[in-house]
Amino acid sequence: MQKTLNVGIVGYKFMGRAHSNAYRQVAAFFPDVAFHPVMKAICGRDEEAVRAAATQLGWEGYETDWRKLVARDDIDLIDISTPSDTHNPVAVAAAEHGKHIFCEKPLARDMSEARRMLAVVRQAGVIAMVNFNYRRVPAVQLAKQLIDEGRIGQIYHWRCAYLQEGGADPQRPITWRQQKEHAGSGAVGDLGVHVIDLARFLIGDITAVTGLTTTFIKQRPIAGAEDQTGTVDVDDAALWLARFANGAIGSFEVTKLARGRRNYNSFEINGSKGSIVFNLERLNELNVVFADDPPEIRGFRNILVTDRSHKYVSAWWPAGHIIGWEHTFTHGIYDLLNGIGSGTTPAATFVDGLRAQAVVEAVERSSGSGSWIEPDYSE
Ligand code: SOE
Repeated sequence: MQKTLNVGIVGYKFMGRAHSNAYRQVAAFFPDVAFHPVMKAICGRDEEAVRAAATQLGWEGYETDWRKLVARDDIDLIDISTPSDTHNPVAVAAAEHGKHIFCEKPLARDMSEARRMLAVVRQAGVIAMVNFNYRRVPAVQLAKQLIDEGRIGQIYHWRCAYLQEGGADPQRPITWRQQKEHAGSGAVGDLGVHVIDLARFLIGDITAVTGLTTTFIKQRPIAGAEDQTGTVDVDDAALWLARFANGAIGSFEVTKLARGRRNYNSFEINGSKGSIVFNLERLNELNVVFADDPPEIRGFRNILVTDRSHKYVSAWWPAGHIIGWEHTFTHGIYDLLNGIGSGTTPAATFVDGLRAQAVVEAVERSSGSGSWIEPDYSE
């Protein structure tokens, strides 16, 4: 008989929907998964809305208080799909109740929360994973494989830009993402933390950064009270340089103000034997050049990363039948459930989440000072 694992999720909006979809898909497409998830309960404060979400997204029931959810004896795994200010209290309470945890990025609003969360999950001995979902794009996995096999040689440069246009309209009402109290940080904490995690995954640890953060749109209308405005007290754009432990150098650009860029999460890696280029808006593709190709045919090749040999791909469709953004969540939950089965926390662990947060804070500290700042990785 297939083993099952009972899941409770906090949050039913954007991330709650993406995670719910993944729990619904995972066992159907990855039948070897260690546990079939049972979607026990979804939690949100608005009873009418959360009841509707339970029906729409496929949960057996609902709760309106996350404290009740994390205390339930029939729940094994707590999924945190809510804004960043709730990650710390929910994760701490969940771990204290012995639940495994799947936490949306960023791990926390700041390092003191991240340290506490790490300490509590360690003490509880539970599996606790951060959902840096872009690690689980098959093309990103292929990039990692090529680097690990030495096919790109010594890495010299990491160059990335995570650009969105979501904040470009100044009349768009303020949300929790533009408020430090709820989000901790702006474009750096929301988008930058993704590319910091990708850089750590592909290149390795960052030893120092220098950069600047800025806020172009400082006031925004308040939804439902359009004659009033709220103050944006986090950045909406940032640039920084980085040094890596392996000697590589890197540049990072993140913004919410890039008209025409919908979800342009892109990187380029240059090594002594080749280069790799990736762009999430073409997530089934990886552009690669190898220096040892004969000169007359040397150039970027565009690999369609849909072969059965590519990581996660054989679970889905025949070669050439592309996958999408939502599949990255299913891949993460597949790895998480297998990690719970084997007792090993899959990356990104809470240590990875803490280290990414340390870089976010180093970027913020360096802003405008012109100084190079070393991330404080202390746990
Ligand atoms: C912001 O617009 C956002 O939704 C991020 O919060 C997500 O982490 C990213 O994957 C897509 O963009």
